[in-house]
Amino acid sequence: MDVKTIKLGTREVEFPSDKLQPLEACNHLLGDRDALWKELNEKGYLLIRGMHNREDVLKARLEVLKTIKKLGPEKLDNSRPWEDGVLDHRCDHGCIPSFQGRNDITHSEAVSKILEGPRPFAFFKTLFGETVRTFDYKWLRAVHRQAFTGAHVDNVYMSRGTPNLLTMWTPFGDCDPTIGCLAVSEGSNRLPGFDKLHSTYSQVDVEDINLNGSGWFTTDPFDITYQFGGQWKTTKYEAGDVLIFGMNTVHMSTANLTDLVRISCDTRWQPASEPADPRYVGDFKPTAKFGLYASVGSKPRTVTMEELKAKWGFQ
Ligand SMILES: O=C(O)CCC(=O)C(=O)O
Repeated sequence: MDVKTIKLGTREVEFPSDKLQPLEACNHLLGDRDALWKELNEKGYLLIRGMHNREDVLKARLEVLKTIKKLGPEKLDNSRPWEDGVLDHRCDHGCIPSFQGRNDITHSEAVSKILEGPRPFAFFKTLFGETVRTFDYKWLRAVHRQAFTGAHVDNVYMSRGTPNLLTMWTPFGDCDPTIGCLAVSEGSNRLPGFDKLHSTYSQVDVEDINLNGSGWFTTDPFDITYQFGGQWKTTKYEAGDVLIFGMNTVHMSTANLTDLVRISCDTRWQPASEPADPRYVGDFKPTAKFGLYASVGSKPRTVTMEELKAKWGFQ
């Protein structure tokens, strides 16, 4: 494998290297429920190649690109075929509005064919051993140049239902770490070094405490490694591949160093018989400012992550 210099959050890092190693797929375990849970509990993630039909993912990608094109000029580069998803040089931060919770796009035929298709339903039914449901709210992202997601756990955003909740991250197209891929800190869900993080930060409900900020613990992956341990891992994903992980696995993304828009979506899965976080069930209106939270109101945002970290005794 060629070694490339990429960016994980704010850090330049070589991939693959000891700082950022390749994720390991678990396709050989498919159908073996106990083995899948063992893998998920040990590593904190399941990488499944070809979960979705590749052609269906590429069609969903085109649907999202069509939506971006319809937003008007200065989004996609007019001199290039819109199907390639090349960003206009003027399209910077905020140029493409958030698609999170936009059911009109995420529940369109082409997109829901993969996000709510028979394959993930069958997979999660086997995994949970019962009928499953997925949140109506989908975290669909169109990520511009240089942008990335900082290190966090999902529990801080969606802890008001069952803890038996899993995230499935689906890139809409082939996804090289240079365009922005999900990375996990392997073992962060269970290693003793993360105990203090999980008894403080991971217990927070960012909306409840009126957090002023994104809910990310840090934008620097080595803040995690040096303070708590774990091993950062990512991979080159192909259309159809997915990454699944639980609410306490620390994850982030590599930065988009290309001129292409990175399109991906995180969906959430749980046993149908258990309570779902009510904020993510139903239909949603686009929330221009706080796209992340389905139900956020206009409450003032008072506490910052820096203040919380100081209180907990973290750097
Ligand atoms: O796609 C991203 O940049 C972040 C995704 C994420 O944080 C998640 O799937 O929970």
